[in-house]
Amino acid sequence: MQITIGENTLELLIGDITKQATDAIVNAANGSLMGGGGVDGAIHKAAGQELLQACRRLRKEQLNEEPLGTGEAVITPGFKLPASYVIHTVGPIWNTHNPIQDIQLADCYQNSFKLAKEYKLTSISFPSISTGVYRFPIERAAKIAMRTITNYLQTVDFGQVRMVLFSETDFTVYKSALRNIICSS
Ligand code: AR6
Repeated sequence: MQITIGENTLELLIGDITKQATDAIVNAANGSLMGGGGVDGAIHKAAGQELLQACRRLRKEQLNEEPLGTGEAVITPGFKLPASYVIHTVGPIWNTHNPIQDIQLADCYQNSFKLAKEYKLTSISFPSISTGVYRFPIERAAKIAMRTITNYLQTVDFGQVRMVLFSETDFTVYKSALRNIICSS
């Protein structure tokens, strides 16, 4: 599914984010930036050891060895990936006692765009942040992701955005969230 928003395109597809040749791909990382399972593990594996070294340097030089905060984003080269850059962001861990988790999830998308713009990138691929190990309900996450991305593309000339879903079920959820937004606007 592909739609046009102003000068921008938003595409939803089923696929592997490590194969996307967009300027940047976004990693659903954890605060340590030291890799993990899920999409994070797949990205580190495909990018090679240099990515881990770059993340270590970044922790030291930009974060003063502190973990990256939830909703924040940082950027590294893509090394062996087809994408030139990896934008690492930390989604919220689903917790009904956290009143700001929706905002934190929206921040992941917004701060990724902010970095991409700063680096003058014109194409980006996102995974479904927080809906795996972090257990954020996918219907809710999809609404937030699609709302945040479409709002951004309505106000900024960015270029091409791909939402890369890892299963047909996830794809259907995101497609329906996007359709609802289009129908209600
Ligand atoms: N391409 C696209 N999507 C993928 C891929 C892939 N290659 N692999 C998995 N997904 P998760 P989170 C989907 O758990 O919930 C890590 O250990 C997956 O099906 O990767 O934000 C980190 O280090 C799901 O829909 O990320 C953190 O500790 C989505 O990516 C923690 O998991 C996100 O699932 C982050 O958890």
